[in-house]
Amino acid sequence: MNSTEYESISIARSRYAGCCLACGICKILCYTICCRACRPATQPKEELTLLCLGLEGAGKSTLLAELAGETVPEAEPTIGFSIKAVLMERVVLSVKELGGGPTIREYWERYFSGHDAVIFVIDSMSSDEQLSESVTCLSRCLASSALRGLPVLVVCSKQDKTGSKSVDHVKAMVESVMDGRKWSIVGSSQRGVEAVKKELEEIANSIIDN
Ligand SMILES: Nc1nc2c(ncn2[C@@H]2O[C@H](COP(=O)(O)OP(=O)(O)OP(=O)(O)O)[C@@H](O)[C@H]2O)c(=O)[nH]1
Ligand SMILES: [Mg+2]
Repeated sequence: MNSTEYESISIARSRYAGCCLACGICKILCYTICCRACRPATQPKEELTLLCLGLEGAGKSTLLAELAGETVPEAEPTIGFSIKAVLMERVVLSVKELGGGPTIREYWERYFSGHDAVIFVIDSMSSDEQLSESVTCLSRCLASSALRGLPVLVVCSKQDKTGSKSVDHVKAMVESVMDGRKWSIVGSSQRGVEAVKKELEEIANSIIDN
């Protein structure tokens, strides 16, 4: 082998080594980019637990199904309790509905502890007598030490129905039982739960930020 041949083999070898190095760097880059792309973009959401109360037929299951983006269930009373996950921007709400029948209500208090906020649903189609029963029920619940100081969202359901009581009418009846806690009231209707969702978002954010 003469010196010219030896020189050209050396050049070819160093070019080959350079190519291998570039390939290696490319592979590492591709791997890093793929790993980053496959990793979840956000951290797992925080979870808050809420209690959903209200007399039988008030509209709790319907509201929670709408909030959870599920098909609204056939009208069936909730036996015992049911739990729904509602996805918010920063948090997942795990909402426990307690069936509102008079027999189940006697046992409600056993399930009160360990919650961050309360949703109380009132049927806006209630007569004045039924409305008073709802307010008495709400007042008893709020007197429980397990719910002391928790924020309350009152939802006036069935606002889509003709003859429903206005949110202001219900508000005038419930404000006296709120004992200085943070509370708010909104209306809802079948396929119209945006105001409830917005209010829940605010409640959740204030719990997380404090
Ligand atoms: N038009 C209308 N009907 C509603 C609304 N919310 C609930 N309903 C109806 O009211 C009835 C009772 O609703 P539910 O959601 O089962 O009531 P609930 O509070 O879960 O009742 P319990 O589980 O027995 O305590 C059902 O026939 C629903 O379709 C609403 O906003 N608008
Ligand atoms: Mg129900």
